[in-house]
Amino acid sequence: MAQQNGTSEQSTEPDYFQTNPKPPNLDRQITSARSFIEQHASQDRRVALVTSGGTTVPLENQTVRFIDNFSAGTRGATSAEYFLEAGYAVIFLHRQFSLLPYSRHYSHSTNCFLDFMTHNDAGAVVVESEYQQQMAQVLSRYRKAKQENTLLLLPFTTVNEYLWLLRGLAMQMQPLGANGLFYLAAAVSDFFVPAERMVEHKIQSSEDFQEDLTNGSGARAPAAHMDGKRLVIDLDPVPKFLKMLVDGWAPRSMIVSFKLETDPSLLARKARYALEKYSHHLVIGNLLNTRKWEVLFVSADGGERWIRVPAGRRSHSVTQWHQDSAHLEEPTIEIESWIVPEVAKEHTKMIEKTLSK
Ligand code: 9Z3
Repeated sequence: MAQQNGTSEQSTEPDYFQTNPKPPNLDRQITSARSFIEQHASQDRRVALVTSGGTTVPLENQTVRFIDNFSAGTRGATSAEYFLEAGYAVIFLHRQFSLLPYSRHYSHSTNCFLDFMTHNDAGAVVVESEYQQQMAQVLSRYRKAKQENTLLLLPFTTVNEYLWLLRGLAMQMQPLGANGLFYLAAAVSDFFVPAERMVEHKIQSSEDFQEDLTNGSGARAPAAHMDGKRLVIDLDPVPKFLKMLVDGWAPRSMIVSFKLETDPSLLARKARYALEKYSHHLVIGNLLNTRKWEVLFVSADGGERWIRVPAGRRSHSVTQWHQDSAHLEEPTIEIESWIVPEVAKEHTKMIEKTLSK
């Protein structure tokens, strides 16, 4: 991505949080997280911060247009349920309106909750008999999480909200020490529009309404502008938040990040590169097309291994289908039910190591 004026404009942490505005509801969200964390710290319960869904990059302050990162929130919402099963308390930092733990079974177009309902003979609305058993299980897990206050839902939309929240939550989680776990499944934009380069109003596509946005004052040019009929967007790199998390905000917690790629030949290399660059504990690599069937664990001890779940009725190995996930049957097992216990096992090892020091 071209750098403004040819200079290296990579924001560092102090710059970023001084020059990009604090979201108006941040304090309220952090206060609710603080009491949640205190409750679970006092019970010596592990707390997982699970991030989920994609971040947006608004092009205008009064936002009409924005750039988005792909993620339905399936990985995060499903993993959160398995962390709760494993005895963790979960802070679910998610893109607003993406999938949520428990309700994910009955939301969005493929699983509309109305398709699970019917009228009984007395005319009352009830759950169809064939779904009763499955729904009863989901309901009791959902109720348990509510009763024990083990699930805190915190929404974000923009990458700026995400970064402020991640930093604020990490600070609150510091007293948990090794009992804290970061499971970073959200798809976070690598590029953004810094506040100082954001225009206030909707960018006008009609040449008859375009303003002259060039400013001679030395301030940086807006990141998005019209050039005749063309919209030109020039984004800054997002600061390396994983580095800040590992080195500064959460130095004693276990940190697991996800690496998303589309080219199978790059995945292992990119996952290993991320692990070596940030020196955290585990990178879980996945490919866009096969993410529900297979993931690659790359860990700090040098180990690399695939976790694969069976692909429906077909007997082909998943890797044969890399280029064409339309051929894959839905997996018979949720891969997160295998990922999360593996992560929890690694977390136990890390806690034991910390205790024996
Ligand atoms: C992932 O790789 C997630 O597994 C998916 C889940 C986004 C693929 P869905 O929500 O998809 O189930 O539809 N998340 C991490 C994506 C990401 O942005 N990673 C950064 C990178 O690849 C590092 S934090 O550079």
